[in-house]
Amino acid sequence: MIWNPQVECASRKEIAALQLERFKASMAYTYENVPFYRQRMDAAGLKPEKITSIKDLERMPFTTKDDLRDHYPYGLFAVPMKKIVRIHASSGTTGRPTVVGYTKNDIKMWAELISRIACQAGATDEDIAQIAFGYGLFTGAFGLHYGLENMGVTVIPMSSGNTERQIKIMQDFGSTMLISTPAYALYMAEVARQMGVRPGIDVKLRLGMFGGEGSTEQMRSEIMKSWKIFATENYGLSEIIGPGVSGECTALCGMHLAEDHFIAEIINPETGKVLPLGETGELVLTTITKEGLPMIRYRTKDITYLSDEPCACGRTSMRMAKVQGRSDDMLIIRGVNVFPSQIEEVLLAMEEVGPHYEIILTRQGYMDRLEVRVEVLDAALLDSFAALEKLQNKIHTNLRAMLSIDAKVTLVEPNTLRRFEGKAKRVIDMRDAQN
Ligand code: DLL
Repeated sequence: MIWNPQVECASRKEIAALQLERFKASMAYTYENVPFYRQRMDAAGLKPEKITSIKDLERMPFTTKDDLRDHYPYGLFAVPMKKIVRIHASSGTTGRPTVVGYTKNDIKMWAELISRIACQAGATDEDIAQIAFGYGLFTGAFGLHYGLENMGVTVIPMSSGNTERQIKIMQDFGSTMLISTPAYALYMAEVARQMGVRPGIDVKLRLGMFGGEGSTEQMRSEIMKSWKIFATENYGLSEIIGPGVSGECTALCGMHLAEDHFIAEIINPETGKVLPLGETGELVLTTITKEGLPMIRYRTKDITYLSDEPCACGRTSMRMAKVQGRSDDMLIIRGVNVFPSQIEEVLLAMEEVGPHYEIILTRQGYMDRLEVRVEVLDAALLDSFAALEKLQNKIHTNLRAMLSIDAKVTLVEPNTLRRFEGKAKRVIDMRDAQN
């Protein structure tokens, strides 16, 4: 089923016309309501009433995570707080998260976009969806929740973690859909196996919608095989809306972009130059219907390419290829965005450890593991097991408070970690090598 055929199957010409109309209105709205963008439009000599083409967008500078951080928490909102009905947040490059706000209309629009990607995946109102994304500031769980309800799916708001219980609930409640990060879906399959639960016999799962982090085709086929389900990949980011920006249909040939709400550009991440359709570069997104937090040319840092080739499903929107990586140093660990600078901030704030550390990422089974190795300043500390354990726990707690994930903390003697003459390479990511 196609959720909104009028829009999803519109001709490319109709899509372009709709985008231009909404782009003009959104630029005028943003000029009026966000001083930061008004200044930028004035500096670019771009008067909203003079906009005649989507190409005019290229006259605007990019918006980055830093801009959001500099206006923390609500400085880029376009409406007074009484109009904001929901707040979410994701990691920023330092301790400050990126805060996003939604009006009632934004929440409605978001739910519509999720209904769209759920239909694309093959969901129907007969489905029972187990949401195993973490409920909280992360946009994954609440985003999917409202959109699935919107189309009549029964939602089980499980949240993430507590894996054996997830599997028990899946059996008892007859879940037919699983919503999680791809890595968690694989981990759950492992636990199910250990519990002696037989997919296809003891559980009724038939469909999975995954996202929030990248996954390989190999991971997808492993998920499909181990759970005996069909699986789609879905993409999004909080700054733009959350999940719902794009998602695969059953043809599994790229993620359909919601072009009636977002304008996508691909740029060369080094020069900022816009690249022709089909070339690989960084995805830049502009919202054209958002009320709470409109974004103009937001640099996602995600590397991908776009295609407007017709799709077998009949939808006409541009499709986005799997994200190939990021143009910054953000790590995605078990679906959580982590900047190395956040880890550094925690370590530098502690007087017992020095500035030399390493971040090691591995994958055990399908679960990402984060280890932080750091040199203590005083080697004598390592002689006392009690003192060592106390410090390890303290660092673990502080990292957890900053990142919301658990890290293994290893304390090492002074002068034992690698030193660098050029750029420090503190992140050792062995996850892909282990796949
Ligand atoms: O991860 C939104 C989301 C939730 C999308 C659930 C899909 C499903 P943030 O926490 O703001 O939002 O993180 C956004 O995650 O810029 C990408 O780097 C990465 N990301 C999200 N989905 C994918 C994906 C949500 N399918 C950041 N493939 C983005 C690769 C992804 N990376």
